[in-house]
Amino acid sequence: MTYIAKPLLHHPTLEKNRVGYTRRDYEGKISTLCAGCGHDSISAAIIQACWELDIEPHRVAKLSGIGCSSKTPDYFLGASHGFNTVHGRMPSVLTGANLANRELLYLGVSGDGDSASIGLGQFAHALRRGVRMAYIVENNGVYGLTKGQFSATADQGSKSKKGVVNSDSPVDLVGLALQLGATYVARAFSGNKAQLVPLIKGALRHGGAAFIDVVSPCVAFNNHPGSTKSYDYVREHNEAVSRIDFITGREEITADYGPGEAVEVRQHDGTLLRLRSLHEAYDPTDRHRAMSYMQEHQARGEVVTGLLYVDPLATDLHAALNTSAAPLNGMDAAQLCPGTAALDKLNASLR
Ligand SMILES: Cc1ncc(C[n+]2csc(CCOP(=O)(O)OP(=O)(O)O)c2C)c(N)n1
Ligand code: SF4
Ligand SMILES: [Mg+2]
Repeated sequence: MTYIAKPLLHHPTLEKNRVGYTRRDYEGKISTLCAGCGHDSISAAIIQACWELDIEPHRVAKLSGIGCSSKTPDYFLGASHGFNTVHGRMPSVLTGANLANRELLYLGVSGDGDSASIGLGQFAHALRRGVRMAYIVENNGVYGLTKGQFSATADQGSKSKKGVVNSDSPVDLVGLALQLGATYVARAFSGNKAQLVPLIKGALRHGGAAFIDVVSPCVAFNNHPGSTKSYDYVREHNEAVSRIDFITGREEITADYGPGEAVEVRQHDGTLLRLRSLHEAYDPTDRHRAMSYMQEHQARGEVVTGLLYVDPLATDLHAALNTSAAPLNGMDAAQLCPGTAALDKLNASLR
């Protein structure tokens, strides 16, 4: 992987967060993506979200697959754990890592090719099982890294840079995530940092499987008229369901909305998601309504963004499997391998 290291020195007066880090401490190497690529804006939003959440970088594990999008974890959180896996296989590696150590925060970064084409099965099962993670797809409708072929999320009827019309039906990752049981589902646009940062913060503090589909234009291969993933198209067709504020327990809750104007959702860790509805009666806790709302609006060519669904009391795979709370790397050999008698007892209990 090509990269250029950033100089470590920074200005001594840079603002620090509560755990003593500046924003620079959440950066990675210098990006080698094309200038203007939406993916770089998402990296910047991840840096901002982690800094604002006072996350210690060594508490994060960032995992990705293959693609321009999957290269980006090299460009943020340089002091975190990282694993650039195989094409489409990030979700299963993340699931394994999460089961071995639930004390880290898991951030999965993928592309529309990585998650909707080769990795579709992996995507589906990680969400279905409720793996606790923030899973971000940087969705540009093409395989950017391999020179711009349509991906499975390209809209039917949209045009390639050379004018070829896509005849296939698209895979809608948000619709799938809702149907599969993800407990935090959002769509965002890389060009709207004000919306994206709180959505990432909410996902990182969510208690189950959180998924964010971020439309992220590829300036090299999919930013022309006829594309539905270009900057111009998304700006013109963006329909935000709500404006979101993310509030941690210690922040003062100021009432800047009138009664009935905002829906407040408190997640199980005490953080508060305050959603100011921009569409009448949109209820982000109603999964079925969210699914039909998305379908109705997508049929009109709109790109619906915002927090589409959240189950504030979501639990995760560890709760379902009743696994050990202690990370496996903290156990000694006798705990990890308790011997034949313990195995016989376990086998007997399953007969
Ligand atoms: C098993 C395998 N098949 C195919 C490839 C070739 N390949 C590399 S990246 C990629 C698609 C990437 O598209 P996406 O996930 O949308 O990322 P983007 O570059 O658009 O951000 C493909 C097909 C590969 N690396 N490995
Ligand atoms: S080819 Fe597209 S996706 Fe890849 S870095 Fe360039 S603009 Fe971004
Ligand atoms: Mg792509």
